[in-house]
Amino acid sequence: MKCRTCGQKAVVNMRQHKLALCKDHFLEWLPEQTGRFIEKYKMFTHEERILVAVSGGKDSLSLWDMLQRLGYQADGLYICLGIDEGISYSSESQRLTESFAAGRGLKLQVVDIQKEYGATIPEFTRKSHRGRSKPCSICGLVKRHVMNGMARDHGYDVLATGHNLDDEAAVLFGNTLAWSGEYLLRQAPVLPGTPGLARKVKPLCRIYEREMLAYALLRGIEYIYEECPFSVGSTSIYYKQLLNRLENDRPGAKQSFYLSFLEARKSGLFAEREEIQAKLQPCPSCGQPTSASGVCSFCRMMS
Ligand code: Q46
Ligand code: ZN
Ligand code: ZN
Repeated sequence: MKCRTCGQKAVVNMRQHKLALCKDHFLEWLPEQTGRFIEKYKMFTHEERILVAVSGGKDSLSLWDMLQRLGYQADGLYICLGIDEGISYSSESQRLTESFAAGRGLKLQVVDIQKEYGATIPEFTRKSHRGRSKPCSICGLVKRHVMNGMARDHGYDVLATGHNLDDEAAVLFGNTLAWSGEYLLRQAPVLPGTPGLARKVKPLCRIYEREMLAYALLRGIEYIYEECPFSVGSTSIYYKQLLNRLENDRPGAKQSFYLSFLEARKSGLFAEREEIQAKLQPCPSCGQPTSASGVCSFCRMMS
């Protein structure tokens, strides 16, 4: 297999794009693609300040790397969740994130949940009545609250996360199986900001996980190979496996599933729902917008 650009030996073959590239051309091509999607979906401009949520994994670190190479002003945000589970998951991912930032002279904001709120995510889960077995719902709630608060308090224009096409397709698959209108409505490459709520963007939403993996490896980015121990056996991993089987038989299926959804959305499939969507108001306790009538779900959990 030869590189389409230079004819040298290709190292990445992307059947979904009918494209094979050598290392150098792949490392140029992927950030260019990402840049194209950033512009296509009007995620942010070179003048805006971006806060990238980094977990120490391949996607978020590679995203940060690409944004820097594309000339965007992007700082990182690492949230230490205090997850150990015998593999020092949080401390190891924090170490890799800090060394990534230091090695490139990038600014990293760190929020330690235990120091900030007095307990780690697994401890919160044990104390709380929610999330009886897995801490994921509490973890998600805390991460959203912290990301949004940091963006607001430090004057960032936009919050970027490293969700790739496989993540988005798996979420879409789950939401479609359940026909969760509310969730489908909120799934988009860009969620516009509202007063008190930062704009949220997913610059990798059109990039396959395989491509992100190849990028991290070929760029020599040191990332944490382990997934969060609590993700084992999750339905989203199961959906990813199902979609991979589909993709294997029909290259491009994952992409077309996600793209068709975006098209349907654009042509007004959810227009009615958008109108009846609940209005957000500021939480009386923390000030972040919420659809709840009293305090937001984060503040409710904390109390
Ligand atoms: S939610 Fe659950 Fe993730 Fe939090 S506890 Fe781990 S798997 S990190 S995306
Ligand atoms: Zn080449
Ligand atoms: Zn609140």
